[in-house]
Amino acid sequence: MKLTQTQIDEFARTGVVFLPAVFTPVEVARLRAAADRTAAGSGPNVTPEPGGSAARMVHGAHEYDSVLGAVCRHPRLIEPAEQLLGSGVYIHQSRLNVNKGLGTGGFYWHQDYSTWRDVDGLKEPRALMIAVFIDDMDHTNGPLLYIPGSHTQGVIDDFDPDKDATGNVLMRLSSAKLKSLSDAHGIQVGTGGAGSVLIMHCNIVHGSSQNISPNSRTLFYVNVTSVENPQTTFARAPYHAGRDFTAIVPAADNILAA
Ligand SMILES: O=C(O)CCC(=O)C(=O)O
Repeated sequence: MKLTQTQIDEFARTGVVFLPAVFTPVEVARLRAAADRTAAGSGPNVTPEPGGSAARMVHGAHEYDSVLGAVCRHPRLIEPAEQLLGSGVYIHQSRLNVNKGLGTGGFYWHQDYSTWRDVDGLKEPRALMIAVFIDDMDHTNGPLLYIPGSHTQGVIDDFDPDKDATGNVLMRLSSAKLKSLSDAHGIQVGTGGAGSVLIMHCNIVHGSSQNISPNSRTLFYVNVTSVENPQTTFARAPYHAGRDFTAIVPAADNILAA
């Protein structure tokens, strides 16, 4: 699946491109089943919700779940990523944000690239977060929030580092910077139906509120990097930052339908 020039221009301007209905209901059902079995697993790559045992986030599950592995090689994600990054791409990281509702999830404002640069040694911001919607995401279930155009700022070194229980590092944007960015660009809500995809530049400032609705809002992130931009430091576990920097060969388009 190729992006149009209009979509490529939109990405350059806003740092974001939304693709509705990329995956069919049958494909989404397979992703849903994969997300459920992954969230039920345990291991060092599973971050629990604070104060609970339910999974909040699972890193690197594409390495052992064949369906999540398949979506990471899916041409409907990889071809647009190649267009936007101008090269072959590898998986820097996958993460399942489980977010089942009734008080789950919530991520303070940050840029992913600040961690990828400072911790993983990615020299350039030639990387994308690709959020695959496994559920409908609407205004009520803690949707993804982002500041369009914030990628043009580069890395904003106005962050306070924050480490979670598994050692995953997230950078919290300072209040003053958040206010100035939000005044300048506004805050967008990443709503859309299950099967949609939101591609974001790795310097997009984003976050989310807690999901206090009773409705699940699971996202699977396929975070890719240009093959010309390999990881150079290895402070984190491979499930946080992968070790295979070879170009993904896109799978057959029906890989999730079969
Ligand atoms: O899915 C979300 O609510 C945001 C997740 C996020 O920003 C992250 O995992 O770094």
